[in-house]
Amino acid sequence: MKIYINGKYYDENNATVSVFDHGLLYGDGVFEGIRAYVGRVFKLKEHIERLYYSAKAILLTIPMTPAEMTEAVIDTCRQNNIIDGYIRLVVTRGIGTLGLDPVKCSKPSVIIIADKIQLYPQTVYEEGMKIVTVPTTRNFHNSLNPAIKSLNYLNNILAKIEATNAGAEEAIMLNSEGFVAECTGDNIFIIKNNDLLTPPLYAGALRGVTRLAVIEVGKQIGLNIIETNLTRYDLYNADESFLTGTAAEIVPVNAIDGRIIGEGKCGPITKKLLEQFHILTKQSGEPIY
Ligand code: PXG
Repeated sequence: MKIYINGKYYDENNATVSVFDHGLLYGDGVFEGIRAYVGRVFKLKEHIERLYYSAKAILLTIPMTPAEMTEAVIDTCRQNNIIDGYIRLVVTRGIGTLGLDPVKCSKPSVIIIADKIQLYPQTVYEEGMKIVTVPTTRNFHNSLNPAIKSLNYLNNILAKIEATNAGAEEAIMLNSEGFVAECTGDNIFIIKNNDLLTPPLYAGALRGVTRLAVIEVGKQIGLNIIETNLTRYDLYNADESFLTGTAAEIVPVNAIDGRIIGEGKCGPITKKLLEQFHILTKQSGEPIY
């Protein structure tokens, strides 16, 4: 594997960052997880845009233009002969002193890894996933806004640990008001009658690229899209529920806090959305070659 670091390619064993990089010392940086399907990078523009928004929010100036970043991602895919794959794009604050002041960091580091994708087992897409709400509250927007895809994922990791300890596969995180925010690395949706509902971004959800793609696909198949605050009660009484994320795509949920959702397997509308989503992944994207 060839890994891009600040404009140069390194093989896996030599692809290293300094122990003084504030990405490591403080989780000071931003990232993206992107997918390639059949030789094209899916929703690359949207991911690059979100990366620059995250960077702006933490006052980090990425030392290249979005166009240059786009080209670097495509080139890293070429160097690694990617047809289908997973791309991790990381921008750290760079090397600084042991103090946390980012002003002392000279230059942000840009890292691009293009690897194979670890797919979820097919049974998950048919049977669904069991998920639970967890005690750890999603970051309050005035502390660390969940819209920022930062390198500081401890809030999500604590929630993931709680889900695992409860014997569940994923955690639903509530915000400080008790409304549903999102899962640890995925957005959440429910279906009730002909409505497709998902928490609004201000409830503490990341502006998920898959979330938006699913909203578009949902409109196409005639669903009524509603972004609104959801409580646990709303989840428990949903007809169907699923999670969306770049890695997961659309994963059905079969139980929430022990309440069976719908038939306890992938529901018919979720199945239809997944089919339409798959068409979108195969018919769009930035060509690599
Ligand atoms: N919420 C959070 C907190 C995320 O990190 C999503 C939603 C979904 O967004 P996209 O744009 O991917 O539809 C994410 C992104 C993993 C993993 O290994 C997942 C993400 C990031 C890093 C790792 O599951 N998901």
